[in-house]
Amino acid sequence: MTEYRFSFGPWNIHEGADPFGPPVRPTVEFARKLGLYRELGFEGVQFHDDDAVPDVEDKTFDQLQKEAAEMKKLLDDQGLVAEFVAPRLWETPQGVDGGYTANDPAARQWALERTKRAIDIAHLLGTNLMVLWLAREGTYIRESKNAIEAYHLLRDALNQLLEYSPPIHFAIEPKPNEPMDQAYVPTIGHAIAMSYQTCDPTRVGGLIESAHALLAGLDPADEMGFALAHDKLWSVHLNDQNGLKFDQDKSFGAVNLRGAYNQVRVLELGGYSESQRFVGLDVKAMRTQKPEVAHLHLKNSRAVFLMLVDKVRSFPQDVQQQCVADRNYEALEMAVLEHLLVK
Ligand code: 3MF
Ligand code: MG
Repeated sequence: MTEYRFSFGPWNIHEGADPFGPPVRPTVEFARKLGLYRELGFEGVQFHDDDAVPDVEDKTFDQLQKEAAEMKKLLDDQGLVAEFVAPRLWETPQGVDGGYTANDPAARQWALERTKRAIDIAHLLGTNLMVLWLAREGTYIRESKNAIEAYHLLRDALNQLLEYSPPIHFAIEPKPNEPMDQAYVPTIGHAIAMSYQTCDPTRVGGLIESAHALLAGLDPADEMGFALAHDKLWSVHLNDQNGLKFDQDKSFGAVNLRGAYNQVRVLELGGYSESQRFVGLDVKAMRTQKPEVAHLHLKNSRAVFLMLVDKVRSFPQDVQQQCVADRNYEALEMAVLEHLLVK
């Protein structure tokens, strides 16, 4: 039986600041975070470009190479691998109005150059996967941009980046809103449609985050099913979300256990573990959590995932088939609930 591989990003161990209050926990050094991965059962590290090379835009190419090589060595020493690199385009003043879809051509150029640097870092860290969370590619007011042009600009940017690096693969992480009022690629359907418009659709796929799908009013498991049907589910950010509010990044299964079960079920049906792609957990510790236990949300999310793998695998197939044959979905529903509730 193939094992799942788990990953998270350094931002998933954080200081607890929210828009209404400052940090409540001390910063954990990056090296200390790396030390926690194996202990918690994780082997994949998700990077933003500047997690790997701080102040990435101020560095010469030689410095970038040197620092990325040092980071690669840190990973090797801990038996870890880089899952992906993501360009952090949303924190720099040039990206205030978006990157690839900014109205200012200079900002668009900046976004492309920064992404190329992030691609260089990905290669130096030993991964061909780049995640594009299109944070500010959208609008606060519809009248500020032309949506048709914006989608063409996105396609053109992807094409230039695909040409820049023949091995790189892009996984677009859709999110419908936050920080923008409306984002241009709100669902995996949009991401995959974008993929087919590029010069190399085989190198553009998706990453699905449970909370982002829920914020779009969609079912994360079916979003994953859509991507799997297109062979384009290249990573996941599992977590949970209590209704349509800010992106909460709650521990996996913490709100809707059955929804979590169905996400695991579709990954099992799609043979995700055999693909050796990572199960990423994009979860946040509660602000109330004391520093010494501010990593439990990661451990717990992984444990819930594995418990749900057992639940999926032990669900009686004959019952499922009989209920479907009889079109007795009430019986099927009860069988699922009993299976989830009974130890
Ligand atoms: C935003 C996110 C981000 C992305 C990450 C990788 C902080 O809602 O989910 O996590 O996943 O930046 O691109
Ligand atoms: Mg995410």
